[in-house]
Amino acid sequence: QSVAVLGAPFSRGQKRRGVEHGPKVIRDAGLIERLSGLDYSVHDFGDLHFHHPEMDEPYMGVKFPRTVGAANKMLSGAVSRAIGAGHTLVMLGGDHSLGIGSVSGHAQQCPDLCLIWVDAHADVNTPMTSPSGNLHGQPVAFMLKELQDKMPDIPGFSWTKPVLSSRDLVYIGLRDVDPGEYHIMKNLGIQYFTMRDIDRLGIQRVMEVTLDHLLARKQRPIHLSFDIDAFDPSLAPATGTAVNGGLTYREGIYLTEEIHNTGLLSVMDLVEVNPMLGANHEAVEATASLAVDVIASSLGQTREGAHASIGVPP
Ligand code: DIR
Ligand code: MN
Ligand code: MN
Ligand code: MN
Repeated sequence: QSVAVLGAPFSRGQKRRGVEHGPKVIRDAGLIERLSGLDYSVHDFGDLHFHHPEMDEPYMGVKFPRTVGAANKMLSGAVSRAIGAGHTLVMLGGDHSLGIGSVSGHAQQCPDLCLIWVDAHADVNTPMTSPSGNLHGQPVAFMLKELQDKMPDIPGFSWTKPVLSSRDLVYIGLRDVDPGEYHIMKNLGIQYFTMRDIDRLGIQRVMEVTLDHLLARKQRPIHLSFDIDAFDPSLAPATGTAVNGGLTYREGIYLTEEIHNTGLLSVMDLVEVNPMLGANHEAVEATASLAVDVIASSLGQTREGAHASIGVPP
């Protein structure tokens, strides 16, 4: 089993500088060592090198469309090659607009993938519904087949095509959903679990229903797109759009343990860690260290101790 790690130092999907340093602080928090300590051979593919055109005027209110489109096209190719080579991939963002390229590259190799989007936000605004024009609030809209008649031709995105149906997606952790997004989720019948649902049902039942919804008909590769702002800001302060009342540490770890236990995780994104937004060094390190914990747990680190591959002592 081999894991590839790919950094995507990119921030033009939103307006706060600093999230492009996410890959560096997550690596500095010991990611590669932690994954090597599980039973993987770890291939660090380094960071992508993005080009930023000088002129990139907004289009229908959408900010930096060509920059975001080109970065995602590059990411999509890199993800597709890594999956084609047989790796499980961890993509380190960067902002969540990178979900477009990551899911699209994954789908090139695994057209039957399903998507678990763990986030305080639904990220399903279209350019028409977006209150901000920021593309990190819109990636899911590019993926959904059911929304394509609502998507204008945005410069930089001619290479994209929708790869998901609304029944192939589950949200977990929502607590800041825009009116247009709520309308889309309801209209398309998307399965979602808000923080209120987690309060009512418990994370165990939420994961049971999530995995049943996506996998009951057939086993298929899982794409986990994890926005660090799904966690409570007390745990993950160094992020651009923190919202109170998020996942506890134990809910986040249980969620990722359950995904690992399916044996179907194929690509994981860990996005929106912004080291320029922590109040101090400790806040940044806590956020990066939480990101490493969540990635390790998704890839099989357990709370019950020795992993099977360590072997049985004589
Ligand atoms: C808001 C904020 N829904 C928007 N979105 C995100 O700008 O579309 N914040 N993703 O992280
Ligand atoms: Mn997000
Ligand atoms: Mn978010
Ligand atoms: Mn395992």
